[in-house]
Order: sequence, then structure tokens, then C-alpha cells
Amino acid sequence: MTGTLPVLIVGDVHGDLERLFQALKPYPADQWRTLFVGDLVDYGMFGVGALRYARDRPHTDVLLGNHEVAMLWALRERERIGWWISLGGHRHDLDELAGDEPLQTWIKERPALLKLADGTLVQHCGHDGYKRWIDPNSIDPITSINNRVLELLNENCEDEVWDVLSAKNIFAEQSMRLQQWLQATNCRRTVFGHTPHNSDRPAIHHDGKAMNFDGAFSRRHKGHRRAPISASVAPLEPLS
Ligand SMILES: [Mn+2]
Repeated sequence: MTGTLPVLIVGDVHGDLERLFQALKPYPADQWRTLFVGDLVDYGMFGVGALRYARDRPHTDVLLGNHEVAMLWALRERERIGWWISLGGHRHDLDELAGDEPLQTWIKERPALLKLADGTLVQHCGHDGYKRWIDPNSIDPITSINNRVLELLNENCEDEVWDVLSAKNIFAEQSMRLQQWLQATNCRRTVFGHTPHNSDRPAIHHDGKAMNFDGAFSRRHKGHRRAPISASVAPLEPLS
């Protein structure tokens, strides 16, 4: 069922749960496969609420963003809390997560990468930094990257995951690296969020081989500029 539904991409939500309800209203959960590109937490006041809502929505996958990694890190290492708050974290959200161990486990198990049947790669950041985690002995680079990220989070190596997931998007400017990344992962195009694109629609680069769905969705985002919902939440046309 999930594989046959049309795909809806949801860019960085950043705690704006009320706007998320509004954004998803035209897309009933039973009629869409919903993919969140990560960064549901921080800036807005309802980060954990947004995570729970996405987790419980049918036919939905949620990818790991750098802000989820920062929050997990702050949860485990109390000296990190100030740093995480400086990134936009809210203390009440951390307390909420601290009291919900199943949710903590669920966040840790979110994939870094997801490949769709048409060869679309969904990821949080628009860059190829994930490639350091490819196991050369694995026939499936995407699974080997996801396995390594889970291992790192379980081994308290949030720093390494943070370093990769917080780096700047580069695909819009560096088509050669995009091409090499698509080859390395055996994919045809990539869809991501992470850095606001400042357009009213998802930003399309290199003939659609790279698409950015971070439209500064959260009204608490510093770059919000009254961005329309359609800059962040939109259907993805399948590749033929
Ligand atoms: Mn973000």
C-alpha cells in the first residue's frame, strides 16, 4: 500500500505543529505516503509534539536531522543543554523527551537516508558528507550508512553524526559532487531540506536532480519571512 501512494515531502518543521496541521489538511494520511526530511524540533515550541505526530501518522517516514541529533546529545550530556538551547532548543521539549524512552529510541532509529522505488534519495542535508559511512564491503551503500549512524548514536558518538548533518548544503552549487553522490548511492535524484531556499516553491536544481524542501516553514525560524506552506510541503512527482 505505502509503495503505491503518491509521495508528499515535508521540509524542516522546526516545532511549528499548528502550521503542520494546516499544511497536511489537503493531504489525508491514508491517501499519501508522507516523508519528513528531518529537523522537526527546535525554534518552534512543539518539537516533541511534531515528532509524535509524524511518528503516529500512517504511511509516514521520518528522517534524522541535525536538530534531532543535537537534542539527543543534550539529553545524554547535560553540559550540552546550553549549546542546544543556543541552537533553538526549548527546555520543556527536552523534559518531555526525557520522560518518554520509547520516543528516544524511535528517534535514534530514524534513517539518515531513504531510497524510493523510482530512484529518489531522500536525505536531510543537501550534501555528500554521508559517504564517509559507506561500508566498502556492503552491496547496499544506503543501508550501510543508516546502520553506521544508528551504531554511532548507540555508542554516544553524537559528535560525529552532528558534524556531518550540520554541514552546509552544497548540491545547488556543486553539480559534480551531486552527480558522484547519486552514482555512489545508485540513485537518480535527491530530495532534502536543512538550509532555507528562500523561494515560494521547493527549489529545483540541475534539471530536478536536486530538490530543496526547506522553505523556512516554522514561524519561529529566524529566516521565516512569511514563507508560504508550499515552499516546504509539496507532492513529489515520480520519475518515469
Ligand atoms: Mn533545519
